[in-house]
Amino acid sequence: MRIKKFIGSTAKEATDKMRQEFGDDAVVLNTRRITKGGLLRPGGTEYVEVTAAYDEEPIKVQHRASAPSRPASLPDDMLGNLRQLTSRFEEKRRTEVGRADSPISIPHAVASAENEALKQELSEVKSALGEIAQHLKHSKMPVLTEALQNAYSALVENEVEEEIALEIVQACHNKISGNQIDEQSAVDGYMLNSIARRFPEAPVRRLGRKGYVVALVGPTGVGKTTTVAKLASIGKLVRGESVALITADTYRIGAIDQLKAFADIASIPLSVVYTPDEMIAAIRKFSNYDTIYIDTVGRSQKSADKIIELGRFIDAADPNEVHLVLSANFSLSTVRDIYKKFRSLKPNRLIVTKTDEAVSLGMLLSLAQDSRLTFSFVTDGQSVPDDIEPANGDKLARMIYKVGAEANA
Ligand SMILES: Nc1nc2c(ncn2[C@@H]2O[C@H](COP(=O)(O)OP(=O)(O)OP(=O)(O)O)[C@@H](O)[C@H]2O)c(=O)[nH]1
Ligand SMILES: [Mg+2]
Repeated sequence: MRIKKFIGSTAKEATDKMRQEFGDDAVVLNTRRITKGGLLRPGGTEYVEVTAAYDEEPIKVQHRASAPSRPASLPDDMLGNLRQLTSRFEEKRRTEVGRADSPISIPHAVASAENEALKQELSEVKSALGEIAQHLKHSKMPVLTEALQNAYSALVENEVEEEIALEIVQACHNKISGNQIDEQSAVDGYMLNSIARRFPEAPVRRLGRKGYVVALVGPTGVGKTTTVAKLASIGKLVRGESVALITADTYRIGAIDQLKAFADIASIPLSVVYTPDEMIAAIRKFSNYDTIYIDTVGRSQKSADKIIELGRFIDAADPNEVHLVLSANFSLSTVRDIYKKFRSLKPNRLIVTKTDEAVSLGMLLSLAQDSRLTFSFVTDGQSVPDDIEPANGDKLARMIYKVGAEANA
């Protein structure tokens, strides 16, 4: 029995290496993403590490009677495999080195070299067991077929958190039937479905009511003003609504001019408000318009008092929808921090901007899980009003789980 880790820049590369050395009977115990740093690579480089076991006598995986081609599920079957591995290890130790209390003498140098080799093997077994224990903690991870392993790697490569990636693969494994589990395209279809269902659906807006108020809030520079302009143009030009604009961003130099220039071109009325009372008055003034869009000042999530001050404007506007605007370029930890700090403004929608610039969008799944909020729009460029689309689970799933040609684009 041998246990070894194979590292590759993709899961495929690592499993190819595994097959080259261990052949087709190898059992994958664990797949995970790792970062290796270095003096010249302070950020580190991402690799995929596959831990595999191999024995001359193939390890028997228990198949379910109802689905013979389906791989067995952890923990029972995987634990069974592990027990086999451990007992073979013990056997080998006994036959090769002799019992510790054996009176038969083995030349000292040979014995210690063999001991060293065994120690090394034991530590590899221990580390593999540790990793598997980690997996078991998170989920009843199935022994993955290649198609499911590829699916898992595609998620992790797109920076989906490992725990969430495992849940999605497990959900896919549970739903998929018979031989489909070996077909990449079938697995991909189920994966997209499982991902899409993790995004809460949008509540339906009641039509025909005047004075519907939509406010955008968020950190500095994420694209709030640009997105307000896109939404207002689409409301007016595409849906034929009457639309009005309010800006509460009187802080940044040029902010008013930015929205005023747009409002003039699009012939949309704009009110600039300096106080919460002026906000109340502006909302009243526009109460006969179908939709009133409010642009607000960008606030760093680090300045709590400024967010409280912004909250007074939002309270005065009493909006139907508060969209928290986040850039797809933010890391998961930044997004979590922003969400925590802007929660006081009671956002009930999320907008993701700059998806055209983002490398990966896996963090959106974590954000959906943490906030339970609906994603309303995604924006993918600077053009008003073209570069915006309504968000929904299917669209977000396709952005996160890129398969086939898309993945290599
Ligand atoms: N690539 C890309 N750029 C965008 C997108 N949305 C907005 N931008 C650009 O991002 C920059 C900032 O946009 P703004 O709309 O001014 O951002 P803001 O959130 O209003 O900024 P503050 O009011 O300063 O907080 C501008 O250069 C926009 O053109 C997008 O979807 N993709
Ligand atoms: Mg702005």
